[in-house]
Amino acid sequence: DEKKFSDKINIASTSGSSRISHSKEAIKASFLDSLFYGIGRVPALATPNDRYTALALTIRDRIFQQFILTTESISKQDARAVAYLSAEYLPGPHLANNLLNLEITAQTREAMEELGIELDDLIAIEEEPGLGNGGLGRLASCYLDSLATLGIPAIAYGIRYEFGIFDQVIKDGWQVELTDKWLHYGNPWEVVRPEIAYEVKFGGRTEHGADSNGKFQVTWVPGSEVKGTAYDTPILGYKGNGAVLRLWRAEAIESFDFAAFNLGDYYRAVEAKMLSENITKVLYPNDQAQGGKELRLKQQYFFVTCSLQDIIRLHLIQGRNLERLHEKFAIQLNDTHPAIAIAELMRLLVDVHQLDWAKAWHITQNCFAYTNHTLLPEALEKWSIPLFEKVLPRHLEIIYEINHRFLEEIRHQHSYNNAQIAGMSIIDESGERYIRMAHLATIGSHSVNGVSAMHSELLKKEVLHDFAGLWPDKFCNVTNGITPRRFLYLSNTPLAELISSYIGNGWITDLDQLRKLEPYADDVSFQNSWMEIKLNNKQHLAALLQKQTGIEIDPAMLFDIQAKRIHEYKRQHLKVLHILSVYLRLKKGELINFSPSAFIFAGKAAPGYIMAKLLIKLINSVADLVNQDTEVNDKMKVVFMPDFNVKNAQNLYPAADLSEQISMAGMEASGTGNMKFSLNGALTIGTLDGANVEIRQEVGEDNFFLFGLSVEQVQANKTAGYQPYDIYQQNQHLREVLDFIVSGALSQGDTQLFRPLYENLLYQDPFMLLADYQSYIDCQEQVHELWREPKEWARKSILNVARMGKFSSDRSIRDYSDLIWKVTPINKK
Ligand code: OAK
Repeated sequence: DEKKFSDKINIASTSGSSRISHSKEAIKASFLDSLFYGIGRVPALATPNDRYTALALTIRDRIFQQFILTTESISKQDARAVAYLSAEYLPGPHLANNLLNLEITAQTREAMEELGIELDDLIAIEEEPGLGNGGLGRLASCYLDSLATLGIPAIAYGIRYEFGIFDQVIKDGWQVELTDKWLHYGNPWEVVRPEIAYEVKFGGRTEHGADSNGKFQVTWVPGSEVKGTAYDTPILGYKGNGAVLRLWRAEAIESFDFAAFNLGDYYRAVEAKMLSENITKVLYPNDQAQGGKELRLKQQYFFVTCSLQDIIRLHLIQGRNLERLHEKFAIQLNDTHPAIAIAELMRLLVDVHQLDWAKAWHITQNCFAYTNHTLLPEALEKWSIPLFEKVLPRHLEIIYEINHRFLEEIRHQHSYNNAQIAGMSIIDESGERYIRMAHLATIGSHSVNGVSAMHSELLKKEVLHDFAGLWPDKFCNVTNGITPRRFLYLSNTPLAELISSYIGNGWITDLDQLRKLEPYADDVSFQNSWMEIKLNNKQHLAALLQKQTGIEIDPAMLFDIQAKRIHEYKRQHLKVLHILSVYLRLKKGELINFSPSAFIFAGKAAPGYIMAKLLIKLINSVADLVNQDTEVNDKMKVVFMPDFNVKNAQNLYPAADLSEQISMAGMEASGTGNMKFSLNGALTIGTLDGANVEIRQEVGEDNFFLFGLSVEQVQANKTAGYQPYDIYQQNQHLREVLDFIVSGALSQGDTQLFRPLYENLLYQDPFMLLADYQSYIDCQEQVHELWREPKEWARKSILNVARMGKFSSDRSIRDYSDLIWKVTPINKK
């Protein structure tokens, strides 16, 4: 029967069907079908969410059609594929992006119009999957977009968190976290695959001994087991190919524990189910700091073993030999969150598939590559041995074995001494014993990369110094990139269309073509159109901010924006010092030339990060003071946009005049917001940190506002014994600004509220705000000088965009493909 079915239904006949065509009429018909047959509604009774869902299903059908074609060519060509392992993804809303990639926005808009529906209303309804914290998760989604667009066979594996990153609201100036309900109204973009499910063991013990054939064998007798089920979201590339985002959800092996059930212990029977599902319940909301939580380790192992079991299944169903796994799969570790994969693949190959250790190690090392995304010490993952042993007893043995063999090698073949060996060991034995996941990832991979030129250098110089000495060829750099589809074409369509009308639309998949804009940088009529679009975008943002916060800002003001996670190293408080400095000088009647500015912030703070939450309160307190002070508020406004996520971000980047990238040099691995702002025509004020260095190189020194200490100067300052208090004493204006924070003027007379922040800056200042303060203030003066020359500003804005080609995620993915994965696009073979 099955044979008959597959003979009858083939792709050609599906794609030939009139319903699946891309015409307006077909979209309309499919929409009504989806509404009626998919969700059982007639148009008259459909809610807005019904209409959104019906349209999403209509579009999903068309994506699947593309997909089946891609999948066919992959299997025909027996191509090497990429498996991207990441604990976080931030895809952003799907609907508008999928319409753009299918190139059917116009006819869909018309089809909806004819039904009396506004397409933008449906787009606005969509809740984005907030399955990540920030840069690392969004990068994974940009990379998936580029993998799909370039036609590189790829599966991205992750966790289907039921509750993603919290929704942020601001109450009385403070951040309040609300649970994220992205699945509340269902998720039309995903398809559950109940038959793609794997068992996952935890805890228990191991047994070592001979099997029935006398072969030495280790058996893991688990303490508990759960099942991981695949949920697939098709990710469409621009104009064609696709990739899949496969997220795992934890479920109980049996819905009921029958033993307990039969004893009449109904509660215990259901409890087991509940506990199993806990594993994928919620995303940890910490950006770059982890607490050694047992559930977090379980999440990591859970999604890693499901993904590896799936990779092995895909390999074996093609009739291939397991010993050639590394020839068919390149597995990328997005930071160390999935690094347990190295021990797990060894376990699967040795314990389950009975390969010998050496063969298994060869396969493992040749499969994996590791990307590091931070140098922050508190973000380098380590697991205490007792905790690790409790959850993954067999993996601890495997890690000991990997470590033993590695240490033997460096001791005997490379004559390393004991101190070096202790420093490189996977086990940190300097106090309580820990497993260093970055060491495991480095030893078990054939490639280690950082995410900007500077970060990759610092990685070799500091965190992984001895490994870089041992294996210089293992280390490389792949500078981050962003997708120009979502972050220019989709979020700033008027600018994209203006660009295309001058240079054609080749830039959408070949961002270097933006260079063709350079000749128009001085063209007055082009400049005017350019700045008119910016003004419209600012009007749009101003309206949104007014709706969200009640604060009114004049679109003619200079929009100066800092949008990113709140973290001391990113120095949102340096921006606050500048704002207060402007405020105090305006109050004194100084700064007569100051151009009216709107200072806009956005970003979430980790719920347990007290200082970051105090920073949000400080920003909002400054906003309250400034916005209500009629002496200054026609010259300056301060706004904190709540709930920074991909959807809100898409409204910020197109409206920015000035992009704040002001981290202390050496702290920001790359940054990607810096690229998004610049690609939308903002000028950057920034330090020589992360990818800022390369952005400045590309756009030209004259088109970038540089300030602050270099990494070398930061280090020299530290060595010399940095004394922020001296700077406080020497700089009278800075002293006034800092003292103002604890004067009570920002806090209804409360002089204690911001004291922790103030004292931290005066006596510790780990991120050297005080050292960079004057340089930052002076640099802002230059910004304002240029703002007074609108033509010059426009020219530099155009040149910024024209020179952003390097920062396309297509370029990053090509770098990964050539340097690390050795994969080629399917259709170009
Ligand atoms: C999050 C958790 C652990 C380790 C790193 C991160 C993270 O988000 N790092 C960020 O990654 C981005 C993508 O590479 C970079 O652009 C940011 O600079 C970096 O902080």
